[in-house]
Amino acid sequence: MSHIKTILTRRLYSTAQSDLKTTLKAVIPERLQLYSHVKKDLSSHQIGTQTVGSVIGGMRGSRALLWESSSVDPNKGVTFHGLTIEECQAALPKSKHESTDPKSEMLPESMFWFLLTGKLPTQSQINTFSSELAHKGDLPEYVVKSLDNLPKTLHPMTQLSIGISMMNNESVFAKAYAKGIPKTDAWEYVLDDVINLIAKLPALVGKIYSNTYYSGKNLGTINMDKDWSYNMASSMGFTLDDSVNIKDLSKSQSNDFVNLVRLYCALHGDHEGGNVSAHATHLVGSSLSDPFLSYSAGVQGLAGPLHGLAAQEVVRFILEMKNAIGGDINHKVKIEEYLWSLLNSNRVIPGYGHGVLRKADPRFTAMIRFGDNRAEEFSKDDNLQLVKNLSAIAPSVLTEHGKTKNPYPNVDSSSGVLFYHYGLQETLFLTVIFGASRALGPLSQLVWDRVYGLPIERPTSVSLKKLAGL
Ligand code: CMX
Repeated sequence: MSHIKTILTRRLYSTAQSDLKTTLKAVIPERLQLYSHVKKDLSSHQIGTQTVGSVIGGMRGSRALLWESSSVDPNKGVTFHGLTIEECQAALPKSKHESTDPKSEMLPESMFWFLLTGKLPTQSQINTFSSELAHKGDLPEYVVKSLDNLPKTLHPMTQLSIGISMMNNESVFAKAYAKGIPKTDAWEYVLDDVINLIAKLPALVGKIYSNTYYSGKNLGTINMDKDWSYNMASSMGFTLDDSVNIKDLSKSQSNDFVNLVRLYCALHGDHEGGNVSAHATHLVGSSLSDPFLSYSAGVQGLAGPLHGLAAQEVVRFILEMKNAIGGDINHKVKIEEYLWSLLNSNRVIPGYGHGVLRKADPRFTAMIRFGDNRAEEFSKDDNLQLVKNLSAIAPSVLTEHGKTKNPYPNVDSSSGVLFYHYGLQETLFLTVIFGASRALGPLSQLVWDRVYGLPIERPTSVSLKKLAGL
């Protein structure tokens, strides 16, 4: 007993006079030293089935999740049930109104169907499914009222996450679970919730856009005869038929915008399971939280600047750089100098690098192709041109800098300037479109998690001292 008392007095008690922050500050250097030693000298050591490097390195390289809808090859990028982006573009149904138009893009609901079932839907199946989503697209009144009461300064991603999590009030899974259901039936209730959640995203996105930037004005409606992306564009005021057309777009620009939403959302829907938004959804869902709560956690992960928030950062960065280089978008040396000024002040180049990919992201290439297919429309768009020039210059700068494992453009590098071109210039909002899109993959996997009856996720943690063998 007296021995324990001595240890506590000597090693565990804080200095009597110091406050919390000072006490913490005092112990950080010693702990950092230990951390550096473990990272530098012990990374390859095995601990259980992992290496120490994987435990302290964000679980890089550790295969620890079941995910079937898509996979990511470091050099080839994403495939969806084995199909490349181009193959999906060729095979997945488009809007019934534009099914033979070569410039019309695959629908995100077609992608969702494919991700969920592994089967390509027919045009008629998708016509019916688009209509089901539109018919279920209304927001509950209490969600509208609550969103109306949020401060207009609240980041749109926070509003999205609040809106989604509130709708757990609608969850048929949560209600059925409370009454008691056999585990084998859970997936059907989860699927009902997932469809309802996805259906309500266009109206939710539109409501947040309007509340944040247009004083809550009703910008557009959900049209029962139109697809999910059209309705998202419509509820944000970007279409001509059913909305206020706040951006004064021509008919072809409005069609382009709808197709941009379709392509963007289909492509960004899934990127295997280890990214933060997908993993967070899966993790929270593993405790049998309903799909609304699970996906709101995914949205909160997406809101981080190293993940989805990079979409907003890239547009700001492109605009700032254009300004800083005096509009000389083709001046290689000025661009290089600007990049070095960022790197030398310890900032990242937004839109470059990736946790898994080691080549340019094919989703980046697909978005650039979207612009190239509309060459006349984009002929005077300096921002897109600067993004393209940057993709030829930044990789060599980042390689010379020598830190990032992937010096090539990632998914967020090109999409923002395309939206910006059509008038979606509220950069904070770009990640909300990403948030609507990312629902497709993680929520389809959540249904399968319940089909398999996967258990609650519960890895074990370990202290730095233990890793160091102390
Ligand atoms: N600019 C400057 N430095 C970069 C960099 C970039 N674009 N990308 C990576 N690095 C640095 C890292 O900060 C890290 O430095 P430290 O060793 O000092 O910590 C080093 O290079 C090694 O990082 P990495 O292993 O190559 O990359 P990570 O897997 O750790 O991180 C990512 C990946 C995306 C977070 C990182 O590349 C990054 O911060 N990029 C810029 C932000 C961005 O574009 N995010 C969007 C990602 C796509 C998405 O998920 O939505």
